[in-house]
Amino acid sequence: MKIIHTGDIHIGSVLHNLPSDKASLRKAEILDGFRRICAYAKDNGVTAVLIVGDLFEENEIASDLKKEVFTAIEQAKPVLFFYVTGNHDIGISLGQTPENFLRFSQNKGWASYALGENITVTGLDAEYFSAHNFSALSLSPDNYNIVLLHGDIQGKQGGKDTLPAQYLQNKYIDYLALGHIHTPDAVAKRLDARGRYRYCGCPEGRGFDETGKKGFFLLEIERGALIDEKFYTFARREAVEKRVDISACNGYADIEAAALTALQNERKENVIKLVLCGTYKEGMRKDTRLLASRLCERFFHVKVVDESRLYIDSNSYMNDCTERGEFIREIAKYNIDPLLKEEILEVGLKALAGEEIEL
Ligand SMILES: [Mn+2]
Repeated sequence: MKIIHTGDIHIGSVLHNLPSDKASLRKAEILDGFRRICAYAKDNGVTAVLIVGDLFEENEIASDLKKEVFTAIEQAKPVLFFYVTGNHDIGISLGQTPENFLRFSQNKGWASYALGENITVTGLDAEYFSAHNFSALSLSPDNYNIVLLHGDIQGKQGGKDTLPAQYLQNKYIDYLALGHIHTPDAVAKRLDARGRYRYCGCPEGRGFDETGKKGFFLLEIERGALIDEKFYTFARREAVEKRVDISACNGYADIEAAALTALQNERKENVIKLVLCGTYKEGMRKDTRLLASRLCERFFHVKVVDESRLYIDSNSYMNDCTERGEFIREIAKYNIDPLLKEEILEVGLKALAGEEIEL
């Protein structure tokens, strides 16, 4: 039996790191990513799709988005969709939903469904997390037990998103399908002697805090055992962060060339944060806006962040009688962290030149 583990889709989220036209396209692409998962499930004989919370960005969501989601689910019949809420869509009211969309906590606690072949799917919505409910989990050792939850299993005890592992261990869980952490676990981790747990990550990286490969997991369970598990990189675009050392550059053309070399293997669809680092020589133009604009012609979106520091050779100012020379000689006397020294020199020289200072 084939089962998809996905979650943290965050349909409806606004992408603040992009200009508004690209942000609204990404919003539609995130919804479309879910639609593509539904179609994939139907076309590939998947029995069930597990949605482990944060299907929606908020618990109040526009009705047009909900309608698109439930149309996609309905059209994927006979695939069954199992959904627990997460911290974002906690307490969501969904109105009428298709009959192949199944929920768990109508009775404010756990519920289980039998999928056939002795496979069960059990879940608890985030709004009903309590020591009482966690300790009430009861599963049969004779089944292959899948449990859906949304929270942080390694978090400090007591936080509202915390899943207390001790309540979940030795309960005959075989596969604990988790949501909340947006980085996928390539290899599922051990829960106890019998079971394993895994975060599926989000299917599309939305910001630069969600870099790396994104997608969903396809599990294959036969005769009570997980015989195959694959990660499908399904994301339309990947959020990527690249650092470029510009220390050897002598001007803008060199910086652009270095940036292009660093990005030569990047997909043009990606959303890229390019960080300029290293040092730059006095009087060298970096023109980061021009660089971002040029790179945006080649990639979906590129944000340039300049972390490079001004390089000053204090020795060449030994005999300089200007205010500038005096300042550099004065700072050179201090025995402080070289990075801090560079920062002081950069700010001070800008101040002396009457330039704008960003602190
Ligand atoms: Mn989430």
